[in-house]
Amino acid sequence: MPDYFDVPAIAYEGPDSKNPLAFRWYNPDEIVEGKSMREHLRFSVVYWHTFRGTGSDPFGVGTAHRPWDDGSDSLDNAVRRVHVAFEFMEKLGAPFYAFHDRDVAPEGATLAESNKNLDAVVKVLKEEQQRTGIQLLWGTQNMFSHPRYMHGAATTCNADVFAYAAAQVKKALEVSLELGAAGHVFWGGREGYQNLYNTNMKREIDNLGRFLNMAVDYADKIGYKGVFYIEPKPKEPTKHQYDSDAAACINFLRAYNLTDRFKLNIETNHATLAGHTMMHELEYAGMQGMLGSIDANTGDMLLGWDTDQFPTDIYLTAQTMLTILKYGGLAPGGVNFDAKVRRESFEPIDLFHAHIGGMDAFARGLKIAAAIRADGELDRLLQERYASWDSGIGQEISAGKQSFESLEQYIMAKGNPAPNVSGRQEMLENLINRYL
Ligand code: XLS
Ligand code: NI
Ligand code: NI
Repeated sequence: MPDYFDVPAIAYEGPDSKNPLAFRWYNPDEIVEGKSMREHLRFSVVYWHTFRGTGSDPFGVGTAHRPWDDGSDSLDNAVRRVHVAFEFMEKLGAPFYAFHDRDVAPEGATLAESNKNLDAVVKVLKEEQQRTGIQLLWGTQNMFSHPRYMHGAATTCNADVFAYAAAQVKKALEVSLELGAAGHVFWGGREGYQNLYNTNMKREIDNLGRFLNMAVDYADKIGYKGVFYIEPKPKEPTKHQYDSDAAACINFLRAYNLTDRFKLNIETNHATLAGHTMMHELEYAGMQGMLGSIDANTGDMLLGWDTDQFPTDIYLTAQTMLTILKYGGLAPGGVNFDAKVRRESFEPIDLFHAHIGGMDAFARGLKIAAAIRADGELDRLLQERYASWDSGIGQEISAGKQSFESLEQYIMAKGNPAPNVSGRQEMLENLINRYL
């Protein structure tokens, strides 16, 4: 097998290294809170951006220079790409990857032909997984690029398209089973609407619930045991996506009896598009027991869409890891770089720089979060803020022993509530800065 990248395996060299092709923070065997960084972070490379991204944007064609890719939609080209991908991931030291069915194999003229192409590539993926030990973090299906899905897949107005989508997911689940995927994602790219005048929202959302229940039934039938994830995103490409944020997704999953089988895959840039922070989305999913995995990237405050940039902001990764540690980690999920190099970063080596930066930023975030937790000061101050709930009237309210009548009596007798204490936001912000 030829070497497609003229790069040695990326090694950990420590914070003082000036080598741009080395890790300065990600030290896979280093133990943090009793687990190795490798086990905490479970890094994953995405096939779609990293091996299929061309650098095109709405204003111009692709710029990416990929010498191994002949630009054709042939099976040969697809198989060669698999070898490129595994060489890249091996050299990077990423233990996981993720793909959509149509990222890895060409779409045929019929579903039968597409399935045949997929089988041919899956065979090579499996061989490469066995050769390298790299595993599939999650599989998924692309039900948003082809024109047939213009009105949606599970939420389309066209029942035949729903049937096509069901058949496509059936096959994708078989592939996830075959490759031992730890999870399977449902990101509803076109499951939403552009205009309510032509939309029967109730029918569409009921159909989505039915569709996902069929997916669960089929997974049970074939013995696929991976976690199912919904990936919230509020818009793009639709004006409104039904899975708009963590809270909306969890409500939907409860309404359609899907909470046993599903968790959430939270993406940073989707959180910010929804008007939330990543920390908010993680906290909301975590407190509901629904935090599954993350798509690690970042948006740009000055650009409105899902720019999918690599995360390098230490505040972001520290907040993310603080919340993830609080809820016991991500496994069997992971930190999946759903991120792409900029259109101007068109050389293959930029793929390494991008991932190294993201992995280092997360390793640093992990260490910062662990230091904050080891110190305990933040936690102590938070507990103190809610101390009124740990005894007396607060404890009784929490235990369900009080009513409006009894509380009226209590406060009438007391006269005035206990005085408030400062929220100390600035002091806490300063405290966090101590660890950075
Ligand atoms: C798009 C999504 C997509 C999912 C997988 O915005 O992030 O890439 O992660 O379908
Ligand atoms: Ni994503
Ligand atoms: Ni996205």
